[in-house]
Amino acid sequence: MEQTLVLVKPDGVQRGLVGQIITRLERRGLKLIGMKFMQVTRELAASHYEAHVGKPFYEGLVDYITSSPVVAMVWEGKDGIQVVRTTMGATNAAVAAPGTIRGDFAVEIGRNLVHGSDGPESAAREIGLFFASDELVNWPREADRWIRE
Ligand code: IDP
Ligand code: MG
Repeated sequence: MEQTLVLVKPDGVQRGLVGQIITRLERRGLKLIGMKFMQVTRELAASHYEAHVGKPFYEGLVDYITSSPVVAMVWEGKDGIQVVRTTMGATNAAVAAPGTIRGDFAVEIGRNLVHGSDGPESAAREIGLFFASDELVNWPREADRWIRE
């Protein structure tokens, strides 16, 4: 099973889209194993977005993610990283497919509502930044046999 970090970014919280974003991930069949409502500090933002240091949008990105609270979550599932990313849609919301979170609720790259880890290594690193291991819950879900063969 893969675990992945998902953030509802400040625009998602401010716009009242937390519930709809969680609903889409639940409905897809992913399993929630950790969740917190929190303010991202500039220090945490710098660690989380270290791969983007030096890019033209970096300072604006740190301002954005620290501007207001976020909902941080860990979701689990087979191919969970890819399943989350296809549910989120393309980074640039202007071209994200309808039916995706970004394609249905957002219009530009700088206000694209959600974060999802992009690979197993970044997922492990990002989960470690946002959650202590005892904040993740290992629980059996009865519906699993109706979601996967
Ligand atoms: P991802 O969130 O789809 O994985 P990344 O390329 O990892 O996309 O970029 C991280 C975040 O940085 C994006 O979600 C978006 O918020 C922001 N970002 C990326 N490129 C741009 C840009 O060209 N202008 C403004 N913000 C950007
Ligand atoms: Mg990314």
